[in-house]
Amino acid sequence: MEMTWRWYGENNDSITLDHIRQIPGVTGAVWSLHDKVAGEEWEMESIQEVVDQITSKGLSPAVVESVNVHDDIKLGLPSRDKYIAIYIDTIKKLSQVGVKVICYNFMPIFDWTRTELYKALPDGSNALFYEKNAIQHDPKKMAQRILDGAGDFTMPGWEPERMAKLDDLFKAYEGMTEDMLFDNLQYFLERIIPVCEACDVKMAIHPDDPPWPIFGLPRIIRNRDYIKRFLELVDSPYNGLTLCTGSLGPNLDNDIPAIIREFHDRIHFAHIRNVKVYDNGDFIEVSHRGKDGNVDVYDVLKAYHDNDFKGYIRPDHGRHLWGEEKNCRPGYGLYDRALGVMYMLGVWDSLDKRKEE
Ligand SMILES: [Mn+2]
Repeated sequence: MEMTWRWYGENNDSITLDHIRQIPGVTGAVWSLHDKVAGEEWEMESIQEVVDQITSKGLSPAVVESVNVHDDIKLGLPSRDKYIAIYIDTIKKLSQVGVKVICYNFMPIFDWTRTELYKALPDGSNALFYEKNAIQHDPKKMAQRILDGAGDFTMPGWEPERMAKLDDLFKAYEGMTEDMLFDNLQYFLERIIPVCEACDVKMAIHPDDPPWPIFGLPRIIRNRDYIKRFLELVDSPYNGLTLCTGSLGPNLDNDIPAIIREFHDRIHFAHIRNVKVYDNGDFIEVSHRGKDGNVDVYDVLKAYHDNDFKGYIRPDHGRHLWGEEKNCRPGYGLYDRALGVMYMLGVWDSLDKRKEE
């Protein structure tokens, strides 16, 4: 396993590479070109610049999160071929600078969705929160809440220019079914995976967050059966998963350790975070410690360890601690994620020791 850390880039993250390299056990910075919208070309010069920044600090640039997929591909429009060609071009360029895994998602219109970015927890920290009843009818209101809460930071998947076109996007997705979305995903995968095989870059789809349909939009990467169907669309190790415990976790029917044990050879990137799910279906992000929420992080790590997991792991969202919400990206503060790294490495090291005994 390789422990990594998501980094939003210079002047785009309150956390620097110098911070990251001091967190014990972290060997890689998970990066992206965050000024690129879906469907835009990635120039080699811009790629190289970020890779050089990361490698100059002794960190690995092997994981990119994300290269976003244009809505025309998800919608299956004739223009998708143009955007797939651009996507392929990006895969090839990334392979030339040592990238091994590309994280992406196939969620229509909205990326991860929350109703509050700084919900107070009893201990005085705060975290991303999802109120189930608030996500019913008014996507614009929700989008505005996210944009307001993010302050000066851009939010991947929530770019203001995309959100300004919400009416058009909803119209375009009208009548879209799960089967149609699967078909469009298959069309995309059948064209990119042979390229990935040729240049040794593994694709790793991120589950839908939360793992259920919202605003009448289908969401298809959300439980064991849908993951199985996804993996069979193109049965290649290069067609794989970013297994995110925080995305699958809000549905308590998802047995995440069992999913890891079944599909571990197709998991290339593990996002680990804990969520506390309330009786009414609301949920909030909590510390990585298993006892603090509904994701048993020990069992998750044991499932990876038992299967000799060689992929990349990163702590996913954390709480905002000690006042850091004033200047960090929502969910991406320094302290709780660093504590999460240490918890996970503590578990991992003890599993290593027990194996030796
Ligand atoms: Mn995640």
